[in-house]
Amino acid sequence: MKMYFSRNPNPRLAVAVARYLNAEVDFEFASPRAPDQGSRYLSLNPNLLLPILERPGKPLWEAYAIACWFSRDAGSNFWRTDDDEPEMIRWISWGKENFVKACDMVHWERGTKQRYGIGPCDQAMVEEGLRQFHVAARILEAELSARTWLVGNSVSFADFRMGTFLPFNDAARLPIDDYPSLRRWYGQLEDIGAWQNPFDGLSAPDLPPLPD
Ligand SMILES: N[C@@H](CCC(=O)N[C@@H](CS)C(=O)NCC(=O)O)C(=O)O
Repeated sequence: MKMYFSRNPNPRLAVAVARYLNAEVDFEFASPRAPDQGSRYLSLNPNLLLPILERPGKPLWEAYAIACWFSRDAGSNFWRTDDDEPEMIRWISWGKENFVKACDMVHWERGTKQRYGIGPCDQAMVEEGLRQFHVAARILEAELSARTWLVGNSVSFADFRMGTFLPFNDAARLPIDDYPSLRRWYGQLEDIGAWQNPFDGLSAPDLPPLPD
């Protein structure tokens, strides 16, 4: 089995899940949208995006699906399959439309666009992203002030997913320190080796640097 990845947020998430669960998988850096690479990856993922898991049968794409697969394969409850499953689904669904989306908006302008020379930072989009970030962060802050992790008493895919863009906060500069419980929760994620250093020992070029 092989997972194609890059150091960008969604593949980073999938690599972190695989390593957290000690999945038996090889990792290969890929760049499916690079000129002349498309034909190699089109049959693996018609979106030409990462992560992609090449496995017996059909390849799997989308970070959620890959995380679910690794968790099932490991016989783990990291992807909840017990009575907490609805709560986990609630957080990943809400996160995609709210907290993660807001982080993504700001990171896209301040991070990805700048690294890859896609265009100038759109300040109106940053402001809208920050507005949405504060709305969502207030909801998470209230939740996390009363609990250690988002679901039950241990880390789950909901926590990894909610944190997808926070390792890139050197670029996005989201004000997570304004929210003490959110900051404490993210510190717990940072204490997990697979989360903090998912690419340890893997061969992959660094992301292009942010311009000064
Ligand atoms: N919904 C997809 C999004 C995948 C995605 O947007 N991947 C981006 C990185 S965040 C990508 O492949 N970019 C090209 C690259 O990293 O080479 C998922 O969750 O897997």
